[in-house]
This record gives sequence, structure tokens and C-alpha cells, in this order.
Amino acid sequence: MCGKGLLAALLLVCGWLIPGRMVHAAPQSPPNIVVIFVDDLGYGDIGPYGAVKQKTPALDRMAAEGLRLTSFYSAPVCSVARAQLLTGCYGSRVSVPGVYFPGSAQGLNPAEKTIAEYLRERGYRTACIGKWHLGDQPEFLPLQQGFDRYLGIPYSNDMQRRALTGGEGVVPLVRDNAVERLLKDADQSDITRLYTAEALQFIRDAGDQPFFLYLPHTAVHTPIWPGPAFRGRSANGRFGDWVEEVDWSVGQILDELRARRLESRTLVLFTSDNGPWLIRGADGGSAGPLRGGKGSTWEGGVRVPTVAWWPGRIPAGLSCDRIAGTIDVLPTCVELSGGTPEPARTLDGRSLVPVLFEPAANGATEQGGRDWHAYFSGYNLQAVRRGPWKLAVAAQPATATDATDNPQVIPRLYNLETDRGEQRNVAAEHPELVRELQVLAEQVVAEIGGNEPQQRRPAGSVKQPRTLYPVEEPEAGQRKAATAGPFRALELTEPRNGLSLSGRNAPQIAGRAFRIQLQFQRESESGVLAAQGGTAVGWSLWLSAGQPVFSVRMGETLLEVRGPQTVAGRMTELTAELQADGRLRLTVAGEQGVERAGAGVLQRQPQEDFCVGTDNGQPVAQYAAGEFRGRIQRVRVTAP
Ligand SMILES: [Ca+2]
Repeated sequence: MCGKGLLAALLLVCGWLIPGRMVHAAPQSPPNIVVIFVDDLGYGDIGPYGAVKQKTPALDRMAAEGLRLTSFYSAPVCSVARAQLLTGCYGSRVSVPGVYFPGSAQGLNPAEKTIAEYLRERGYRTACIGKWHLGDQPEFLPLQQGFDRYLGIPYSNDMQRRALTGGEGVVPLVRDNAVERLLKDADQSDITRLYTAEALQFIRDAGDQPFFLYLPHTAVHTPIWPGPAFRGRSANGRFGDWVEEVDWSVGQILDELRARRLESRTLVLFTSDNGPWLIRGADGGSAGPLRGGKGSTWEGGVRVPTVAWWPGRIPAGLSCDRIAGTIDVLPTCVELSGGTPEPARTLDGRSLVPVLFEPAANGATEQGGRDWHAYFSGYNLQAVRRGPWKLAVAAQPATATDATDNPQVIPRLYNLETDRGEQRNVAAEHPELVRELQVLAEQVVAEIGGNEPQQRRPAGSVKQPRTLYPVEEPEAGQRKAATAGPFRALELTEPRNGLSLSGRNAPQIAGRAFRIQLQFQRESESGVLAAQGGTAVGWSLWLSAGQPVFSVRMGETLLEVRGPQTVAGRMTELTAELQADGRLRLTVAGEQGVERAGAGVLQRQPQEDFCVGTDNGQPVAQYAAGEFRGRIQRVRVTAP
């Protein structure tokens, strides 16, 4: 399933047998490694993957001289993808389930050992230039994770906040550990040029020392800001213009490597963090032939365009469809540097060295990468793939805010070799395969998925998080509603435990007061009764040793109100409210309610589903409530 056919494979093998081109000879010194990580670039957005509206000559040449990895998996959203790339683990193993916002108390745990830390031990110079997005507290920034230097906007370019000095929303440009300046929207049009200049300077500064350059671009995430030289150049609007600027940047870096005669001892990996942001319309990219986009675990959300380049070591002009992904980058880099991963740290990825150097070999071998992959949305395992077979074990929205309800048939089986667009569910034809993949999924969940994983490692956390620059925060209780309009009430008479509603079918709570009422009869002391949200924004109604708790999260602010009593095992009614002035109120069995002051209504709609009897493994607070056991009925979400 790899390569361009027998002829290419034969030529390749013959080429490799010529003395003097010995690919297995040990390199003189560890190779330089460059990882170019574009933001929200879809599977169909560059020439080597079929794009025609924007021109990408540098990437076309890179692919002609290198290897396309056509089944390379990242994650549905930014922070998770970055955690996977830098740690070699699924986001769910290292407790990075979603996206960090400015001032978040959490980040990638400094105790995790990143690629940069491994390579620095081997004598590498290390630099991170671009979008970090693994926490913006001083404890979590790149210099504390093995990088010698850093320059970049440390999170998404749309996470603007109004500085205390007034004016429009800005994002910080951080150099090493300090804010160098604040960037207004239009200032972002210089960001790709700036990153590229910094990257070239880093390569020049390295001298004879091996280097690791990690270049996670701010492009092509919205707002779209191509540089002045690229505006209007493509046939695909400003989005295409910005892809063309990224391509220019790739060309600059490869040219610099060639000019310094480093191409024969440098691996360059070009890839993307997640699929296209389809809901952005013309400002979002294309997943090409794949289904779904950013935020989803359909192939279009997580399979990303990937090119590996190392003239003389990686064969030229081939493509390989073997399973690979961001979790494999760390073990690959560590092996190339001559090191070994620490045995005490469980990795999910496998070294891609055999895949890169011998892509025409068929199938995963003992040493040769993985033959399966797990598709997580947060902590919720939604699918697994082994060989060509992908089994979806949960409903999958097509984007982060999918309009369709997802009472999709579960499980669903697709053959990605013959049906990469995931159109034909063939589960009924392969019951034995379905069972095997279900067992695999259950093993993955037991280890690192859901609410009660055996082997999840903690996130980093600080007590008093701050934003990188002083920002305007409305007074508590004074926050204005982000959206208004009539509240579409929801009523579920006999919902099954585990029911989840996504996208527009979930209650639209951004900017609104809301009330949740439900009746429950418990068989366990703890468990989630209903929830909507995750580590960024949302709420959860849950039981702690029989006591009802209502938790509400908005960014770094987590508020909680506990019911007045423990509830026995009889049918009991609960009413939880987030009121317009921000007060939280919880009433148990019609008794006197419990209240506390809050910080206003939720400013954003949670990306996660509305769920009954579970939170789909995406808790808003650090509890281990798990699945609810018992009966839940008459669930209503209304305006108070
Ligand atoms: Ca992204």
C-alpha cells in the first residue's frame, strides 16, 4: 500500500545498493531536526495533497525530494496536538484534553520530558518559534520545557484580550519568558516573516552543533493575516494567500539548509496540528477527500498533510500510507539523536525511523512503528484504527459545532483503504473484526480514557494563574451577555444514561442564564448526573458521596455550590441555576436552595457535548465522579 508501484520500489532498492550511497551507515554526528507545524492546515490544503487554488512550489519540491506520509494523525484541537508531538503520548495520557485559554491555571506538566529536553541532553541547541499553546503561566512556557530560546504568540491568534491600557484586543509576542510587545490584529500580518527570520538566524547561529528547530506557525488559524507581499496572490482568497506565505517560509528554510550544506544531515518534518476549521467558511481550509474537520475524530479532523525530507536518507518522491502521527515524533527524534526514551515514562508513539528510511516495506514490523491508532476527543475515546479498519465507538460530530444530532449507529466500521471518506459502515459484514476492535478500544479506555483511567499522568497546575499582560476584566457579576435571543428549551423525558447532544442540539448557553432540572435515583454514591463543557468552559451537576454539587467553569474561574444534604436512594428532584447576575443556585428536593455569588454567565458555548449520566470524560473540575449508576428522568434545560 506504499509507494508509487513496483518500478519505483525496484529503482529505490537498486539505488540503495550502490556503494557510496549506503543508507545504513551511521551518521557522523546526530542529525539536525526541524519540525514545521502549521495550525489548522487541512489535508487538502497543499499541492502535494491535491490543492490547486493556492500554489505551494516549495512543498511540491519538498515532497518530490522526500516522502508523503498519507495516514499521519494528530488530534482534533491545538493544545492536544502539541502535547502529543512534544511528549510522544496521547493528550489523554498527559491530561491535555482540550484547548488552553489565556490565564488558564493548567498547562503541560513541567515534569513531562519533551523532545527538547531529550535532545538538549544529547548536545542539541533547541528553539521553539511560534505558537506554544501548552499553558501561558511562567511555569509552563517553552524555556521550562527544554528550549534554549523562544519567540512567538504563545497561544491561538484569536485569543485576543483587551489590555488594561485600552484599545482593541491584542495578543502578546513573547521572547523567552517575557512579553516583548503586544500585537494588534493587523500586526499579525508580519508574524510569518518574523518567525521565518528568527528560524533562519537560529540555523545560522548553530554552527557545528546539532540543532532542534520546532516551528509551530501561527498561520493558518483565523484571523487570517497573510503578509503584505502575499495578499491577493492566490486564487483562494486570504486563506490561500497565507498558505502561500507558509510555503515561502518552508522554501526559505530548505534553501538555507542547502546553502549551508546541511541537507544531508537534517531531517525536516512538515505537518499540521489538526484539520481545517470548516465553520470559518472561506477562512477555513479543506480536508480534501476526508470527512469532517477540526474538532472532530472523523479523518478530516485529525489526518493531516505530512511531508518528511532528508535527501540521501529518506527516499525521494514516494508516499507511505502506514499509520503514523504526532505521538511518534518524540521517539523518532530521540532515536535519531542516539538516545533512548526513559523506560519509566510510558510512550504511546513508536519511532518512525524504519518507516522513513524504508517506506516501501509493507506493514508495521516489530521495530517499525504502530499498526493501530486511538482517536480521542478530550478523554472520550471515539474510534480506533488497526490496519485499514477504523471502528467508531461513539457519536462523532463533523466539526466542533456540528449542527447534526449524532444518534449515529454505534459501532460503525469503515475500511479506510477503500473508503477513506468514511461513507460506508460495514460493521454488519465483519462482526469478528468489530469485536476485536471493541476489545482494543476497551483496553485503551481502561488505561488512559474516560473518568477512571489507570495510567493517566497529571497536568501541570498553578494556584493563582495570571495573564501574561494585565487585561481588562469586567467586574464579577457585571459581565454582559455575549449573545442573547430566546432560549430554546430542552426536555428529555426518559433519557438513557450516556446520552449526548452535540452542536446546535445541545443547550445554547453562551451569554445566557439557564436552569437544569432533573430527577434521579442513585445506586452509587458518586457520578455525573448531567454536564456540558470541559476544562475551558462549562458546567457539571454531579454527586460527591451522595451530596449533589453544581460546578461552573469559565476559563480559570471554577465556582461550586454544594447541596444542603446527602441524598438517599429514592427518586429526588434537583434544580441548578446559573442566574443572569452570575449567582449559582442549587435546590434539592424542593428544600431551601443553596446560593453563592458568581462571575457572570458563561461567555462562550462549550465545545463539548451536553451529556446525561456522564461528562464523556471531560470534567469541568478536578473530580473523579465517573459514570452515574442509577436512573435519571425528566431532564429539562430552560431559562430561569
Ligand atoms: Ca489548530
